[in-house]
Amino acid sequence: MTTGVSVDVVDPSDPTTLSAIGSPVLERPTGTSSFPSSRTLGPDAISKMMASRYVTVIGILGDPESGKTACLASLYLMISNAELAGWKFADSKSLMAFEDIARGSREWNAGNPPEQMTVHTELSDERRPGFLHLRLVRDSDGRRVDLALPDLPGEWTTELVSTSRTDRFEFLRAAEVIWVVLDGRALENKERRQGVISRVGQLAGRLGTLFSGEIPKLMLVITHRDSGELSAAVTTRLTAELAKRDVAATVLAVAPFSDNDEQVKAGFGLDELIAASTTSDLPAMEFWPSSDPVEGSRSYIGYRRDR
Ligand SMILES: Nc1nc2c(ncn2[C@@H]2O[C@H](COP(=O)(O)OP(=O)(O)OP(=O)(O)O)[C@@H](O)[C@H]2O)c(=O)[nH]1
Ligand SMILES: [Mg+2]
Repeated sequence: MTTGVSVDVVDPSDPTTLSAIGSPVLERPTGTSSFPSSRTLGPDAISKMMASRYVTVIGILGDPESGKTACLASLYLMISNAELAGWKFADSKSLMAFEDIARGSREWNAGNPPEQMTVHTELSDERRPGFLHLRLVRDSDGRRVDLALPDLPGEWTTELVSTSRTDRFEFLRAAEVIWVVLDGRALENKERRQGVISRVGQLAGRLGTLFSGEIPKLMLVITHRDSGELSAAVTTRLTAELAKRDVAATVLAVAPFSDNDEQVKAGFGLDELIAASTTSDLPAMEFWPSSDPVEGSRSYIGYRRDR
């Protein structure tokens, strides 16, 4: 008796049938199948972002262990906890990267102090900077600010000073502000002080060459404010060292983390640092200028006449 149902009989000796065994049943969809990465952004991603909106690029220099990553991690923790005075969080295209650098301090928040809040920065591609992105809204006027902040290893700065290696710093040309991060404890230490100060001078010299004299706004960001206040004499010596090379800088004390929370809270000075880094000197622009016709003027005819 026949059932009317035809059954494909697989011929095991046919090589085409055999090769199909174990292969995917469905074809892989074309197009992006995953969410965009939210790790650090490459310079190309930042340029793309800059093409569509105004982005404030901040150059962050400083020797190893000076506190560069700590400033970024603390900034993220402050803004994500709505504790950065004068600013609110709007967006970040590099949340995972912020989470990575802030992880150490999260453990500390849970009552388990780690040896180090942040770890030494290493880049996956040692020639290309990795940027963190943060979009903030200023309370005073609702202005949105997009910040591109590179987290670089201290060796980049060490090599810039010692061997004048500038190839990796091309991106600095787009920077509006440069932070030079210095360990406040080294500045307060009598033996180490002079060394740090003269290196800041050398760094300014390198930047002068890189920018052919037109250095962007320079800020000396002095970390470890929780270990004590920077003496006025040190600030004076720092600015005097820079003045030798015709460079001016703003000095700002911060404490991204604090071993002395009673006196100086973790995150000290970061609101001021962001405020000082985002005051653009650009004149306020009229977004939609009025084009009402002026009584008596015959603009259109006037326009045709001179063609
Ligand atoms: N108590 C305290 N600790 C700080 C402060 N600033 C930085 N640190 C700690 O100092 C150590 C070094 O800071 P990092 O931010 O990792 O240094 P870095 O400049 O990024 O160093 P590299 O990545 O090696 O170039 C970390 O353990 C930080 O938590 C501060 O103001 N106060
Ligand atoms: Mg670092």
